[in-house]
Amino acid sequence: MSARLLERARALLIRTMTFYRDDPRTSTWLRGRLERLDQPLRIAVSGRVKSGKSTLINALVGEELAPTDAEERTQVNTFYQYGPEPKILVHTPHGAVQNVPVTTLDTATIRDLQRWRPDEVARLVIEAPAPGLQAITLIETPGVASSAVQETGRSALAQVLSEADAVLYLTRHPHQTDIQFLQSVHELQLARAAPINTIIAFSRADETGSGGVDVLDAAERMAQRYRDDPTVRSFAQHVIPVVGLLGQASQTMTAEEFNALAGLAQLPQEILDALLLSADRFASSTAPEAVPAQVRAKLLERFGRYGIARALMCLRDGVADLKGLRSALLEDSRLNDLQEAVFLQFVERQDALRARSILLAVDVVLRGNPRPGMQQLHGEFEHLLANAHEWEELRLLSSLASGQIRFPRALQSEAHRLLGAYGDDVRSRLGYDENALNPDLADEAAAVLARWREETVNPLHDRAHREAVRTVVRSCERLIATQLRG
Ligand SMILES: Nc1nc2c(ncn2[C@@H]2O[C@H](COP(=O)(O)OP(=O)(O)O)[C@@H](O)[C@H]2O)c(=O)[nH]1
Ligand SMILES: [Mg+2]
Repeated sequence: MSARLLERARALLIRTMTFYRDDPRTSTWLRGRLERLDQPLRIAVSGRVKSGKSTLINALVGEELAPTDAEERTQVNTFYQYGPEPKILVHTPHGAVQNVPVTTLDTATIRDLQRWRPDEVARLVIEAPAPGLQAITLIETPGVASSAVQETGRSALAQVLSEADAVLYLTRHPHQTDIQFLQSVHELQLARAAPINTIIAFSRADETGSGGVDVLDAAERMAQRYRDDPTVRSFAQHVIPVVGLLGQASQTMTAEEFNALAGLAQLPQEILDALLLSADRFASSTAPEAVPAQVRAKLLERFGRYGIARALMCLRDGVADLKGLRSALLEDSRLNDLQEAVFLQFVERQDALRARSILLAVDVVLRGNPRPGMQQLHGEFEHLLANAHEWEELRLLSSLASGQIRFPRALQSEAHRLLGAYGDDVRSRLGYDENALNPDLADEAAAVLARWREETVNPLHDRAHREAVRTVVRSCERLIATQLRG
């Protein structure tokens, strides 16, 4: 389904390129878009300053590449992408590319380069031989400013949209600014037709409320409230709490850090409890001398209070080595959940996301350089967009996956299947495997359609669920239409 969508989008892109072949700037730009189809999917990591973007990027990559705690005025988009050797490329606004000679990637060098103004440096590209970057390229966008949401928001937004196939948006609290930003992304016609590319990460979730060992439960409840909000639901497919700091620390934990934590875990419970009462006490109290204050302060910076509390709990519960502690803390950071969502939502659906990006690019060109004779291209663009049922199916599948839409169990799994989750062809959608002998597909499709039509008037469904039912009904109608044609 989405493969066909991608082929059609690609064909439209090539026709548009041919149509503008006498305009080198436009056709070169479009060619770049075509070449991107052979490169990893691009995911923008966006959100306000200090929402934890750099930390989360490091957690996702599994290495410390991105400088954390950057200054507010950082305006440079930074690309983290796969390369066989460490490499830093500086792109100027005029299209020149400079290679900064490096043998290793250190965050201080990258931080210095990020201090340049956007009229001096348009983009930084950091290439690293990190396995985590083989399927995706991560783009850290400048922080969406709270005060200047109109302008900064808009220019950051323009960047995000032109550079990325999908967006991972970080927010510490469901804030008005964030909603405004996400809504303005959503205002574009295409974004509305295909709202399939946004995941919201509830970042720094360990700082929710009082910050005890169970703080993630509170964060999860908050995320659920956010998921239930119809405005949020209209543009984001997932809302996931995550502790980027702990994700980063668990993956880069050293043997010394492990030993220091293990040393602390051996202290009597009452001393530990007193130590963990506040961050301040933990980092500066003179006792215990076995683990000196400066070591504790460093641990606190790296793991956060939640991370330390969880680590000590694991160690006291019998986790005995570095590897075991790593995986327990990774679990506690919820990075795995986020990674899974990124995989299911973005990597697995990359054909649809890439098709969407191509349509955006064609739209930009047709709008920006109108010329006689382009009606046909425009017609094809509109046609691809209006065939939005494919987008709708993807969107509903995400809502089913994230729990935003929940049917009774039997309907739920049938909806999945009919929407193409287990295979796009008619047989898979109707639930016949290849061993089924001549099933009467037309009959079965008609029966399923009749059942789902009944659901459209089920008074137990709220509006969102009725809409979802209508999408499944349309999928059934299409199955029947395919049978008639076949
Ligand atoms: N407690 C806690 N602190 C975090 C977390 N993620 C980031 N931070 C801290 O927040 C500050 C800003 O993080 P950074 O990743 O640079 O944010 P950015 O400006 O969005 O790139 C740094 O001091 C991080 O250590 C987290 O999950 N938990
Ligand atoms: Mg940053």
